[in-house]
Amino acid sequence: MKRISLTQYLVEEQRLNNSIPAELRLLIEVVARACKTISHAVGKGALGEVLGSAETENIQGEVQKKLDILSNEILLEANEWGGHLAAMASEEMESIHLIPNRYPKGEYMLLFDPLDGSSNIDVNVSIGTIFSVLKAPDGMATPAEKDFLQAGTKQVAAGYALYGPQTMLVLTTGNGVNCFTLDREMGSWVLTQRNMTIPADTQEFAINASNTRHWYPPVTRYVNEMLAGSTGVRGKNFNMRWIASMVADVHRILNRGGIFMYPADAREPDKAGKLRLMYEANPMSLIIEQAGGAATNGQQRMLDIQPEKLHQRVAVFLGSKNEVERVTAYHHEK
Ligand code: P6P
Repeated sequence: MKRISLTQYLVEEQRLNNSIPAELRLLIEVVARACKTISHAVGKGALGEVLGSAETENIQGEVQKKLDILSNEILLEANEWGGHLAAMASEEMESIHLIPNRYPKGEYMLLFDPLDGSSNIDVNVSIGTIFSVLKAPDGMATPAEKDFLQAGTKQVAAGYALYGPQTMLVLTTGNGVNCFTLDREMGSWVLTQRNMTIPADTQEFAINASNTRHWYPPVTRYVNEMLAGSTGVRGKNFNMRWIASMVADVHRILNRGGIFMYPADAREPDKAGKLRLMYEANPMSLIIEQAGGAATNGQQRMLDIQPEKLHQRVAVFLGSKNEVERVTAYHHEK
């Protein structure tokens, strides 16, 4: 494949599909540049004095790592001056972040989990940044949380950066999914995978099996059938992977199929699940659907869910279409 840069891809995409106006292109390039900066900080590890806990907690009551806070600041500072955003929202901040008055405002709203997989930071396992782009509602004066509460189908772009052996950026603007690899010598994002597609079937599932005794019956049935392998109703053997870093698990599934599950369970009956709808499940679900996969909360299509709270949690089943449909069907059976 001819190697082209992210910039060239975005310009060509605009010419072909008229789906990336200049402001959105600027937004994507600014986020991509911020992810380069985060990758550099993550890559330094202990040498950059950035590992360990920040001795603070985020809105979720989770202890923040120094890199969580640094990554959040990098994304805020990179995006507030460009004039392309009306506001931002982050897993690391309780309320939305308005663009300072000294800067012009734009028509987009950016949501992100600045560094997902924090528990893996200090043990050198892949982590990532997840982002979602919405349009500001027409006639919006001062942005408020309610302006962010749009269903996942309203996203105009979504993507993630994966800080692993390579640093990669996976992006969709509604016309398929493309992957860019960071050329560290040139400091540029290079298109390395076009139109990624997920096989409809798989022999690999991802779930934290330590929660088995807490699962509700549809999940227990679905996983047990896979564990029965060729001797059971599925008639084939399955493999299991759980990196405990959503970006890394989703990237594997995007490349070779699989199903990622973080269900609600009996540990906290009032909690819909662990992962957040607005800046984890929705962007990942758009990417998965754009690659031919499926994503639900066990009951309905993820992207159709009408959000009620900025930081609301949701159960997640996403990946190979036939498997997501099967486990969702089990949830619908009485
Ligand atoms: P558990 C990371 O903390 C995260 O938010 C996702 O990236 C990951 O899939 C999940 O939580 C891991 O959760 O309960 O297995 O540690």
